[in-house]
Amino acid sequence: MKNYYQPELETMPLEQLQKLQSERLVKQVQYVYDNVEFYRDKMDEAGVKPGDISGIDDLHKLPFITKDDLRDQYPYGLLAVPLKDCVRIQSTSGTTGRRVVAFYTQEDLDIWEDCCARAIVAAGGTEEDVCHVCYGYGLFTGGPGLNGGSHKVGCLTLPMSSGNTERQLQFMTDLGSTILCCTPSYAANLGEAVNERGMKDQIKLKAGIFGAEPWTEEMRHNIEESLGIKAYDIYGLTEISGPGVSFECEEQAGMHIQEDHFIAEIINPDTGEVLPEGELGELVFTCITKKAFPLLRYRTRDLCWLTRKKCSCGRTHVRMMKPRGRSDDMMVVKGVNVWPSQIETVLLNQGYQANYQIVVDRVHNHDTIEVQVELTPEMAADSSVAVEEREKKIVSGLKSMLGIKVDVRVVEPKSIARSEGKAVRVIDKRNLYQS
Ligand code: DLL
Repeated sequence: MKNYYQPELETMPLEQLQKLQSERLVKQVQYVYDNVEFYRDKMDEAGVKPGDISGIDDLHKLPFITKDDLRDQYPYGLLAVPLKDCVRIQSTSGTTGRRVVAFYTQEDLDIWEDCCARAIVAAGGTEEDVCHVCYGYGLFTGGPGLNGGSHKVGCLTLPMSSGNTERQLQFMTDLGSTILCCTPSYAANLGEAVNERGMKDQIKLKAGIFGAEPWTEEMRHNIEESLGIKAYDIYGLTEISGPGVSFECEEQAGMHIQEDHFIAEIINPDTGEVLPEGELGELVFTCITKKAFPLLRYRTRDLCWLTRKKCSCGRTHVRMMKPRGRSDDMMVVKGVNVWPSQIETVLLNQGYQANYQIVVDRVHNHDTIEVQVELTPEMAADSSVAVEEREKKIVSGLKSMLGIKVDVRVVEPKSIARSEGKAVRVIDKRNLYQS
């Protein structure tokens, strides 16, 4: 039997699931305390002993761990096994300061790939499928994670990596790719390219597994239309393993968190208080099966909410809603909280594609915010609507969404640089976070 194929773990009644989590947590806390000096010191400082944790109800007693802790402990400070037992590292794409490096034993890799395999199965994947992986390979977890999951499911795996759209399209048509795995922004680019070339009837894609960056329902709709597929969201982060920490099922209504491996909490990002189900707050994860790099109560900075409402797919694992943003990437512009996803919603609702850029600046102590958005080729060809009129309409949509005046510049199709990985949506020239 394949490892990942454990429907009894994905559909377990809640009481049984929580019992399993409690057993795993108790063992894990002792394991981490015994093997990682950093945790031992941190727990001692907080006055918590492993014996104080007798189940998931005691989780809140443990101290949080943050990205700063990870950076401070770089590279080996959080390792819980001898280096000789590790077989892989992956790393975040952090552009400043020290990177975060995550370590994996062979067992950790197996579990991570199982999680990705579950995501592929939830998107309808079987050994009959051709799985086209154009997440980046290398230190980034996207390519290796989905690649491993695809092997486990038994799909024919195309390890394309990102970029080179012509080659992607050629393999996609020649080999009959049926499942596409990449960032949603690259999926949108591919959709655009397919339609420009009039190739839609030559592709056999049926599903896409898109994540690694925030994307809206409007963007999902556009991708589904342009590629003729069902688009599934997948979430994860390097620190916790990579993609597959949670993923959507056919309901496309929130991502099931793999609760036999990860315990999720939502906290108030300012006070650290644990919030009840349904409230928006910061997502925190505790790994209960990882061996090499086992994080307890790791603060993700992602803002979302959870629901245990019954899902028609039969999975009982809690669902997280699409992240609303990050507690650290929310922008305060003219004193107002602005999430890039709100701006995207307005643009896509008005028929634009997700080809836009937000430029924030501060001039004479006043914030300025400008949204540059590309016309679609159809809009560019339609001379009946003046550009000024289009800009006015977006300004008004943004005003009612955000409550502030945003400058808008509509630009020619293809004039904003395309991304092959995560899109750079925001250019904040204010450098508010520089120390
Ligand atoms: O992006 C892992 C991944 C690869 C997930 C491929 C899904 C698919 P990192 O580079 O460490 O890992 O970035 C993690 O990206 O904390 C979120 O802020 C964001 N993120 C990841 N998936 C989603 C998603 C990978 N589906 C950070 N929706 C996370 C919104 C996401 N944001």
